[in-house]
Order: sequence, then C-alpha cells, then structure tokens
Amino acid sequence: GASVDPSGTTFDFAVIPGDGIGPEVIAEARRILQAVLDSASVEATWTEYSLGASHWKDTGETLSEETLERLRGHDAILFGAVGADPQDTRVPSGLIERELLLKLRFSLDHSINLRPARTYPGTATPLAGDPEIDFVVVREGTEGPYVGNGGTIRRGTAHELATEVSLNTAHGVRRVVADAFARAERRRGRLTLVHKHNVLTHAGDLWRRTVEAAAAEHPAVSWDYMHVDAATIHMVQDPGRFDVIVTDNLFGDILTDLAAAVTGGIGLAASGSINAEGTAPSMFEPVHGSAPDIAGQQIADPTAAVLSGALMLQHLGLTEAASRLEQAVHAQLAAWAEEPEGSRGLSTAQRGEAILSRLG
Ligand code: GGG
Repeated sequence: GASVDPSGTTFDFAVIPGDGIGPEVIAEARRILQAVLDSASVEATWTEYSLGASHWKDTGETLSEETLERLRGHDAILFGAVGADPQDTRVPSGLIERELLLKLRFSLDHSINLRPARTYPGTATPLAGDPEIDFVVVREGTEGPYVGNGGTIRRGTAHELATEVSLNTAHGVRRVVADAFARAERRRGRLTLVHKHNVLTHAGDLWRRTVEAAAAEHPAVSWDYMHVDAATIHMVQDPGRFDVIVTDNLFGDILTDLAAAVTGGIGLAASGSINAEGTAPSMFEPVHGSAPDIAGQQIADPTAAVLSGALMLQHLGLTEAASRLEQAVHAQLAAWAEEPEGSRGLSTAQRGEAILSRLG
C-alpha cells in the first residue's frame, strides 16, 4: 500500500494463532510487531480469535457468521496456521482448510495472494551456484478451479463423471493483473504472465488480453509470457530472471511451493491474502502449516510469521516500520550465517528474541 502518516491512527489487528506451531510462531511475530509499532509511535490493538482444529473439537465452530462479522471490523488479520494432526481421526480431513481458511479467503474477497520468493543471507538454496533470488508471485485468490464449480454423477460406478470447472471473470483477472503491474512498477519493472494458453485457450485468451490492456497503461513495465511448464524449468534453472509473476489460482498454488523450495525452504516463506478494493481486511500468514509433529516443542522457526507481519505493515502503508522489521530479520539471518552453529538449537522464543534485538 501507499505510505501513510500513522500518527493519531490506531490500527486494530485480529490475530488467529490457530493450531500446532501456529500459536508459537505468532507469539514471536506479535511481540516483534508490537516493538516495531511502539518505536514508530503507532498505536495498535490486538484481538485474539480462537479458531482452528482444536477450537472446532472444543466448540463445533469452524467459522461462524458472527465471528466472520467481527473479523470484518479489523484493519488486518495476522494468521498462524491451522490444520489437525493427520493422526487425529476425529477431525474430518480438509474440514478446517475448507470451512475456515478457504471460507475466510472467499468471504473476505482475498482476490490477491501475494507470495514473495527471495533468498536471505545464510539460506542455502538447492540450486547450483546458490543464486540470489528476489521475485514475487501474485496469484489470483478467489477464482480458477478452486471455486467449487463442479459436480459428480454416477458416483461409484464405472461411468462416474466428475467436473471441476475453472472460473475466470474479466473483473477478477483485471484486478489481479492491475495489482501485479503496480507492484512491478514499484520493483524492477518486469512482469511475467504464467498460464497455459495454448491448451487452456478460453481462460488463457482472457488473461492474455487483460495483460496486454494493462501493459498499455504501464509503459514503464516490460512483460513477457511463459507457459506454466516452462516456468517451472526457468524457476529452477534461472530464477533470477523473474521480478513479478502473475498467474491464476491453481498455477499460483503450485508455483509458489516451488518458489519456496528454490529459495531455501518454507521456514522463511511469508504470504498475504489481499482484498484489492479494501472492502474487508487482508490477512497475512506464513506459508507453512501447523506442523503437528513439532508442535509444543518450541523448535519452530518464527521467521516466516515475522516476515508475514512485515508484509502486513507494508500493506497498511506503514512502510518505514515494515522495512525496519525486514532489515532486522536480514541482519539477524546474516549474523547467524557468520556463526558456526547459526540458529541451530535455538528455541522459537530465542529466535524471536534475536530478531527483536536487531531492531535497535
Ligand atoms: N499458514 C497456512 C496454513 O495454515 N495452511 C493450512 C494448512 O496447510 N493446513 C495443513 C497443515 O497444517 O498441515
């Protein structure tokens, strides 16, 4: 978002720590965010919401209309991770992801899923020559094949038929493409449309024409087109070529996992689910899940949650606070990179403490 003068404004945050390691990493993100906001003299209130698999087991609520309405009133949502332990057969598979996480993204019209992919000091990529990577994937968040536009007939028979129709609207494509061009303008001025328009000709045509129209309005941005299969190769062989990638919901889902892998892991991957028109709060969360296998042990890395907090500040126009926070993370990662043991053996809270100490 554009920079704002935060004096006299109180930011009203909702926090959903969730399940597993969610509460552990969010506790660190929250105290670091509070410190950054304090030193910028920005007032903030935090309202914690108990939601997730544990909450569902306790109360039967996945996400009620009443909770959704309360969430709508906040400026932004900081989200940890949700999901049941797969061993726990009491929680139906996918219930929490569908009825909480996807419901939030659809109900709050999170049309833009933002996932920066970058290397940090000391993070080893699995790629030859450890290249420096810094691109952002702008994934459409409310359309494509994820809308539940399908059905099944003759289920269980040899002639079963299932459809899952991808939905692409001019409005939906236009707003994500506009966001991506605006980001490219603020970055290195390059945009890549990723699709598969040689096969998915109808949706591909809409995406391509939309990008062409937007390009005419953003002459400072140069753009190219890449088939999604080619994009996976380039992301591994030459990721430095990308600046902003814009793509649909499904391709974006897959590409952002690949992007997290090539940049050195999911432990640092942050994301924002953004309401483009500002009609409901945007939500910021680490890409990682609830990791029930390591929950409660204080060994999870809170960095992705902290960096998601930085994205939240950036989105709210608190640009200086966001870059101070990012710089603190960089400085601490660089310091660990110089130490023989690095951050090995440090608890979640010790890692948070270390980043906090870099805020100066
Ligand atoms: N922060 C992302 C998130 O919570 N995603 C849901 C998810 O992946 N759940 C499955 C899991 O926690 O393993």
